Amino acid sequence: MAKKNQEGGKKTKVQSNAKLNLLAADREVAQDELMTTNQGTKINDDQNSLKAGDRGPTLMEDFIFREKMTHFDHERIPERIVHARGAGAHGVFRLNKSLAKYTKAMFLTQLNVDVPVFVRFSTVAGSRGSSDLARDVRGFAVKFYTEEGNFDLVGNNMPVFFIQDAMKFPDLVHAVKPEPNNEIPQAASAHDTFWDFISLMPESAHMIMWAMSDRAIPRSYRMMEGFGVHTFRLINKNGEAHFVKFHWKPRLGVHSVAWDEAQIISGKDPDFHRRDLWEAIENGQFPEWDFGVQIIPEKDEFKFEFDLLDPTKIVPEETVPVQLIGTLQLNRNPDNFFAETEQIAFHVGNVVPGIDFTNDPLMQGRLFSYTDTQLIRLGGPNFHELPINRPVNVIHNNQRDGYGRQQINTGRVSYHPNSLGGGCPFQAKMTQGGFKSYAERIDASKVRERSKSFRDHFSQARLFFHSQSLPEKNHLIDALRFELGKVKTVAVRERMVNILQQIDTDLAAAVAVGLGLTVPKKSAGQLNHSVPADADPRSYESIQYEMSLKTSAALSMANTIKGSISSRKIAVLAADGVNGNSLSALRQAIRKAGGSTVIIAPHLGAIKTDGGEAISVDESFLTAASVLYDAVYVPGGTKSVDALTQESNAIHFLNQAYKHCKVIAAESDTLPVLQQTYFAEGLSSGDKLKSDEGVLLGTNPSKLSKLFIAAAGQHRFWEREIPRKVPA
Ligand code: HDD
Repeated sequence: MAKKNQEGGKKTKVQSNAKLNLLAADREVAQDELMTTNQGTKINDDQNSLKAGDRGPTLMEDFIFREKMTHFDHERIPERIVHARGAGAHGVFRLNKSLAKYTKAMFLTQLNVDVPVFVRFSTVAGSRGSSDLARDVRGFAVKFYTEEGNFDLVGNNMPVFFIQDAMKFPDLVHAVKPEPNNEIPQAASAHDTFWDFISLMPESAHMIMWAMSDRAIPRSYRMMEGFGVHTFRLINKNGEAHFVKFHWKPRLGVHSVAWDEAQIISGKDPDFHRRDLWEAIENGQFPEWDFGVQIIPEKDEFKFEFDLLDPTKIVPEETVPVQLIGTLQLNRNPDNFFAETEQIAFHVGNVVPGIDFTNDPLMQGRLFSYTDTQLIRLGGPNFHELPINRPVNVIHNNQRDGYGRQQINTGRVSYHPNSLGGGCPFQAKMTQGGFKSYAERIDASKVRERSKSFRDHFSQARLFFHSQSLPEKNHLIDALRFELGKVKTVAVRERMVNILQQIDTDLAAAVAVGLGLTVPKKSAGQLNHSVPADADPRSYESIQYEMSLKTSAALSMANTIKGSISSRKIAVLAADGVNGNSLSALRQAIRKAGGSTVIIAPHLGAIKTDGGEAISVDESFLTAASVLYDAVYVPGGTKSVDALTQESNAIHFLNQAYKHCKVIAAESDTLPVLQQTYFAEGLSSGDKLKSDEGVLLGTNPSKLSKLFIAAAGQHRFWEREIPRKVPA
């Protein structure tokens, strides 16, 4: 079906409206309908159970009550063992550069086709009801509903993983989950069992650098990168293979909050990321990512200083550039969280012709685990029939029956080969799009071994640490001090310092100081600590490389996209008597720049400007908190300034925004308010704030609002923390 693309005027092939509007047939929209039981009997009274007399016992025969209660009693399904807490949205993927040279997958070769997708973001360790702002890896799972079947890219916001072999996954997850005796702590890695395991797993060193960096506390799902992590294969029409790494690059840049802020948000709004995604889509500010690939010819497999099959390694972007080939846009919120976000079932093994696996031992194990987990979580083998999991192309095979079967297969033939059914369904030849696995040659002995090429655990951890800006390094050190500070077993802390020492001596020393430990001398390639008696010593001796690449700009968020306040939330602190002219000019300027303003005042309802205009208040100082906003503006107005000076929560708001390195702008007549803060204490009129370019004081409101918008586009002024004078 062809449709005119209204923006570009180009012809855009759309898979079909019904397909783009996934689930359309399954959506129930109640419109003047009468209430019925699940059997279709109309219900006359949904308020009272059937009783023997109005004060008598409830009767067993009340089938309406029993049906309602039974359904309710069975409403919960097991939450995901990992990634239980998440939020999702519908959208489209559109290719703008064909990869036909490398793959036959239609969705990677056909330009300007809108492929429907559903994306689910998640944290890993916490339960379904835990906070969005836990320090954790974020899941970034994308289901592409392509014409050739579903392709799931089940990735994370970090490009590497903790372990190299799926055999260790249950151990990793047991270690990070709440400790089993008392189920403490929830959604946190800062406890003994996690670090005990990590301190005995040198292969996790690189991932630990990522997990302790600010990547683990994103500002928004919309501001995260995504990675397929493993090396996959692309297969073209001639059957030739290339290795590939998949990337998602957010158009809004990669941004994070401060750790102190994350912890406060967890209390003030544990749904912060979920709400942010929902609101952005409702407001029409559709989140977008570029889709990128790093392509490596098969002949180059052994050209790198690391093994392409090792999931604890990246392929640096300086070594193999990321080619941007398409865009992902999320543009529709789910209608029903359970039916869509909860019941979606991803699987690394959902691939289409043109994409294939590699022998990465983590990936190989995942190929088993995902179907297995859906069987228990979704209660049987027919979870692919749930509307959110159905492919958009029609499926035919001889699978039958099982719990919750939806499809009504007709006829008596459910086997192949058959003659009674005319041979249907037929096997698809390759020319008809049949999937044929890449015929990788394997000639090997059956062994429980890990390749020696997987034994360099520290060089990329070092590359990551050395690529960070100074504030990022400080945050990483603070995170390690925090996490290990919560570990009660001193031997575990000591082992971790030993691991860190293999990465970077200054890093180890800085963490050790915070833990009151001394750093032992480094011995090349050998960890200084004792290992479990039954351990395989090969896991503890690392082949130490010095990567030829010393730093990689792509690894630091300091180099991300900045300059826009699009979809950012700006807090405006005001009270009765606020300067109406400057407030309305500010709001207009922020709206024009794509941001939104939230008026925060001593009380809800409305405030009156100095000109008498009523302005409705969005939040009071009690319902709002500085951590929920990106930047703060204080407009002038004598009476408003007087009121804010008396409002200790307003002063706290500004102090906290300063501590979290946010942009603060205040009109010059608000000086009495600023004088109450710790960062502008003692300031007198005419003084310039000696702080940084993120704190602005101005006499000319229109000039000030311009400077404010430009500064807020920088996101944060992390350098503010460097003198380490910002109180904890
Ligand atoms: Fe996994 C869920 C990502 C390793 C086993 N995983 C899950 C989700 C994401 C990832 C994003 C949530 C999907 C959703 O939103 O429903 N997992 C990863 C990445 C890994 C990884 C990027 C390493 C590169 N996972 C991994 C291993 C195993 C699993 C090694 C087991 C061998 N993962 C699971 C699982 C989950 C899961 C237990 C839980 C719920 C689900 O699958 O559907 O099967």
